[in-house]
Amino acid sequence: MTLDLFGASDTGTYDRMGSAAGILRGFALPDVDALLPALADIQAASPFRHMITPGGFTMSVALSNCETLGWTSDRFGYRYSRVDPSHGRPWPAMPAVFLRLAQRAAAAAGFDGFAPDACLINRYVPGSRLSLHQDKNEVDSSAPIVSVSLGMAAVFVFGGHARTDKCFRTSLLHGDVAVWGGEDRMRYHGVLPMVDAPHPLLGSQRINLTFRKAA
Ligand code: MD3
Ligand code: FE
Repeated sequence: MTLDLFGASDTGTYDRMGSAAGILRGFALPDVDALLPALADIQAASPFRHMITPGGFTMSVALSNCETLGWTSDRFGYRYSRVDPSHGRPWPAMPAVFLRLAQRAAAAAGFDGFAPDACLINRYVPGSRLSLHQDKNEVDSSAPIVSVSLGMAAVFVFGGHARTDKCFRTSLLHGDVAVWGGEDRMRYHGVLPMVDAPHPLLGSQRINLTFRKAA
């Protein structure tokens, strides 16, 4: 695994991160042209916003969601909601190109029949970060999480099952797809503060889609 902030991924390689986790380098590249307009439609219906954490902090990452359940945060906690709290209507449906990509990636990593009911969309700008956390708001942790990276490169940090376990770093580049399942599903992970290295297509931002089975 390489730490390359500016280069492109070695498309077609699988970087193993654990017994049931890995990164399919460049796996989403053939779908980018279809993903971006679908993303623009979602943004029009449910724009990116900065949510407040239960601790009272404003997240530096802006987010939106599509499909039945959307991940939300406010002073009362983290939860999945059927409606976008910014207007009270359902989240936009998941575009077919999103679902097909997530299912193909899950299958390529050994998880057949992945049926996500949630897709969290994170937007990072220079300086945005995601502190070390576990994804534990999903009821059924036997399903994997599939993540698609677009735009600027990020330094992704992942550790073990305790916050204090040793952490490892890898870059997530435009087109990379990570799949986390099985015993790796509850690993601590996060994203270091984003460095401004504008991407040719997306400029000074990074978009990350995480597909989950939340209910
Ligand atoms: C490892 N997002 O939204 S994606 C998140 O790049 C989140 O936006 C990061 O962590 C991002 O919760 C990381 C890769 C990822 C997603 C879920 C995981 C890695 C994971 C769940 C368990 C272990
Ligand atoms: Fe996470």
